[in-house]
Amino acid sequence: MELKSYLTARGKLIDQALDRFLPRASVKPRTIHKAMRYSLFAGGKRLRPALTLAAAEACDGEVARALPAACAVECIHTYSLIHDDLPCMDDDDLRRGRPTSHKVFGEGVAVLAGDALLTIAFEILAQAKETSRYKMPALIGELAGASGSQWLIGGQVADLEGEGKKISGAELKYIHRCKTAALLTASIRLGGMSANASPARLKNLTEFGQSLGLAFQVIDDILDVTQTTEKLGKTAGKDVAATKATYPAIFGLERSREEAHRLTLAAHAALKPFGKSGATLRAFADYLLVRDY
Ligand code: GRG
Repeated sequence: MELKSYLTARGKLIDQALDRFLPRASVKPRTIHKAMRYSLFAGGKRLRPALTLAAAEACDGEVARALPAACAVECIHTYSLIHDDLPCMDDDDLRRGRPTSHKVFGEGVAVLAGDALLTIAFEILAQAKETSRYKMPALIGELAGASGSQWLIGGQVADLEGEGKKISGAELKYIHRCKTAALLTASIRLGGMSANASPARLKNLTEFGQSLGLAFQVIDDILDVTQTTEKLGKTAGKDVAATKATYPAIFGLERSREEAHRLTLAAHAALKPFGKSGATLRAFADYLLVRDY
């Protein structure tokens, strides 16, 4: 199946499952449920949950068994975006082309909508079926670890502390590994765990996730610069690259593109043991490299 049709088909399943797992907007107190749903159904690409399902399928698992973990990951991702947009963080007015949560519901409710998505993620994950190798504490530990102070939140802290300072390439890679690669890797590993993957396969998935996660962020940084350059003209784009801590700002565009290629190849190499079963995951790596969104 071509990746775009895979994303469309699996995206529908994910949306339906999220809709089932989330309290209706009519449930009291309505504002919080409206706010949770506003951000969760705002047109995200669903890359992380789709990766959970694809990893499960690569390990001969069933999509239905991987759905709670997939939805839990998307709830964590959405919470992190709501909080990242707050005035005390990035102070963004728009997300996914729509006004950010705090612009619509006010700061207090936006903070709480993020909190509620973070907590419901674990309530949803708790509905996953255990396998002979992976019991509930392992699943909960996987998601909590990736979202916690040493990874997702840790990366955000390092990012905040680096604001306005000239940071090194090593520090930027650390931020990317924490903020982006850790949750992507956990999404993929949770898919493997739902399919009772062998320790060897889980190790392959981990290596795949780490390379894919970094490639994703390097490409995101490249697009940030090139798309801004297109929008504002070459000089303005260069200015953005010079002020923002991004891969191209530190390593230059050419080296950033080479790095994205190298990481994509590393992602492919990690999937070798899967043979044909790894085709969809491989397509993810290729798709991210050539995307223009
Ligand atoms: C507030 C705890 C906390 C963490 C925030 C996720 C994050 C950390 C910040 C958002 C800004 C950023 C550049 C994050 C890197 C990951 C990234 C590129 C997220 C966007 O992911 P997509 O493209 O988004 O999958 P959609 O909208 O498609 O879901």
